[in-house]
Amino acid sequence: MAKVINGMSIPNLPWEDKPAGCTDTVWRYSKNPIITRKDAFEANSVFNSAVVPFGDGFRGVFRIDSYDMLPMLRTGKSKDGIKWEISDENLEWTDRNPEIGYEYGYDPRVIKFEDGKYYICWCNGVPGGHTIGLGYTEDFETFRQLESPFLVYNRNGVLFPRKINGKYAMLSRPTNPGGGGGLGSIWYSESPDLEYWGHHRDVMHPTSLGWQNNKIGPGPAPIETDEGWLLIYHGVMSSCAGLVYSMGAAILDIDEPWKVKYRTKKFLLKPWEDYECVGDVHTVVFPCASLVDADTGRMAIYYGCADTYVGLAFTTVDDIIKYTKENSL
Ligand code: BMA
Repeated sequence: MAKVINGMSIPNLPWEDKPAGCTDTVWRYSKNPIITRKDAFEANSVFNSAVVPFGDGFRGVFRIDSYDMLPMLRTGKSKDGIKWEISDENLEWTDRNPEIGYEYGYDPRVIKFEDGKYYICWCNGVPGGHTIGLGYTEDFETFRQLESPFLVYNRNGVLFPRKINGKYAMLSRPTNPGGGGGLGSIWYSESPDLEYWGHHRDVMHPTSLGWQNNKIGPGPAPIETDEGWLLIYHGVMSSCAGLVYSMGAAILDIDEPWKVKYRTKKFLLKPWEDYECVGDVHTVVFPCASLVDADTGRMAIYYGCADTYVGLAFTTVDDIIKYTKENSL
């Protein structure tokens, strides 16, 4: 059985057994979507959001598109990881340096780092474009923004949960102004101090055919296992009806994570349900967070649905690794 390394026990992990007769590796929560616009003040939509265990419950950073349709970040808390209390106010960075920029923010990832801090990576609206924003909190009360790791244009940044070869390490997806196809590959970068980033390596590219033929982007914080870093990612396909966002997985080398050991040839989750197919943007499943109970290997994946809702899906680390190895490109 694949083992989670440096993981934590989450006895209250949200969980539902695989439905009888289901042969898929990842299955949806029967009460999806777990968060809708009714769960947040003046929200047009709540989606692409990130959660972590905190104290005896969970905390999260949510993407809310409010009535002005500017994407913003808000925090939230939950006892069970399913029912969330989302702040009415947008997240503010204490003593923020205005030169760094923070005009809007979306698609957060939250990473519980080995130093005990919770780092937040998001797509940050800065004058002239968008790039990866980086900040941290220790208590989910005070949030500090750090320097942007990269120049415009970049999206889908996610920090590894520990230093690799003595350096902070991040995956991201450099992109172009419109964000459409063209620049659609996942890159690896490292930093000695979270300020200066370099040693950029390309990790993986869209495929020429199939569900990930247009662009790909890293999802939740990579999970350390004895098989390598387990990375959940999204893959985008161009179809006659527009773009279709699905979910896949890869296993990256533990010491040289820019080297891909395995990568799913088949998707793990594709928009099928009404709440994934109909919304502000049709046909989108967009994973941004996962919770893993190191004792059982059970995994709860939080994903945005049709740019409108948050959904929850389940699997186990062992099953997802097995599937990725057996169905690798
Ligand atoms: C991407 C991002 C995501 C969004 C997706 C589908 O480029 O903007 O926030 O979920 O498109 O619209």
